[in-house]
Amino acid sequence: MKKKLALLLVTVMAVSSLVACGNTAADAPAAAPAEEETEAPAEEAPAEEEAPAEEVAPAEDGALISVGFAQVGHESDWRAANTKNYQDTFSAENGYELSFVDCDNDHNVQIETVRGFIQQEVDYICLAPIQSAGWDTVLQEAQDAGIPVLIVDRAVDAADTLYTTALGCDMVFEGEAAGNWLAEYLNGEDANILVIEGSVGASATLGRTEGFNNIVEKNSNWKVLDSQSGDFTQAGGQEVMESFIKSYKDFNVVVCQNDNEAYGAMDAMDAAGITYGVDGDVIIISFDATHDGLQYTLDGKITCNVECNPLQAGFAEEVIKKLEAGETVDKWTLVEDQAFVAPGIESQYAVTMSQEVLDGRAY
Ligand code: GZL
Ligand code: ZN
Repeated sequence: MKKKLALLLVTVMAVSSLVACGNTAADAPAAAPAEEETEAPAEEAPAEEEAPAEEVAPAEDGALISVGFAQVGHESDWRAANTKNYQDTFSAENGYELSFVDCDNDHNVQIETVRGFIQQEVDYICLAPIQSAGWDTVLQEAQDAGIPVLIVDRAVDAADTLYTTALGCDMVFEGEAAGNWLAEYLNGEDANILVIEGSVGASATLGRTEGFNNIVEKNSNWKVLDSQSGDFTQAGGQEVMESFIKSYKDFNVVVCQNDNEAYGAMDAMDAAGITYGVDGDVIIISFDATHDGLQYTLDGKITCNVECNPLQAGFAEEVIKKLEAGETVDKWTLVEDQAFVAPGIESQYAVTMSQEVLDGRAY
């Protein structure tokens, strides 16, 4: 904010005879926390002539670099690990002033949160988009305000000229990894598959669904019986699984697009007396490979778990450090991931779980 303010005031003072001056950070509304009603910031009334500001030191000189982070929400264990990683990385002792907003899975709140960061004149915006669509306008506003935007975790359906860089996992790869492992594991057996999808319109949902279906198409004796959104939550997973159990009797595979949905699905199957896992009737495939998800995989309850590493803040910080140094940055940074399978299963597509593997995990 300091660096941006210096630039803005110098510019404004240069032309202040022509136009009313812009905001100073002091009177820009801070981004409201997600739980409060977020009003679109009122158009700033043209201010009087700004008094010359005191000299503002550049960021290099120890001033904090301000980062606005519009986070998806708090829907899953993965999200909690991702949030903690950003808060630990963009700390004051590391030289940052982090404005963190939990957008509670609400796209409109997230749009207004980004607008709030623009008003606040942060130095950088990190955006983990709840949904891929609907970002062009506000990304253009950020660009017009000269604020670099990093698209993190999930993707936006917008021209890449509208943001500085994007980073995250390859969700299509993750879906294909799950499908390739299933084909290897079934070894020609039929599959009647139920899918509990993630949040509607999220790139994680779209990518995993596309990737898995790429493999379904190659297996003529596989059938996806149904596919419903569990919104990446445990409650959602349980609710969808309960409705599936009412409608379908002959399924032998349940694909949950994150661990929390898998926990809900297991609760529903337990209640219905349906067995799952390496010794059960139903194969559960999950995504995220969080600690608890891998514990269930180690226990043989989840048969395959495809990782999507939530510890991504370091990649975002690397980009910001390069931008601060005036260097160019790549348009895309891939966060690598891998698949894990229950003990006793050997696979060319996945690591076999053991206590040692679980103990070696960072989240
Ligand atoms: C994946 C991330 C997804 C996780 C879910 O990168 O966007 O969102 O898979 C989380 O757990 O809700
Ligand atoms: Zn909430």
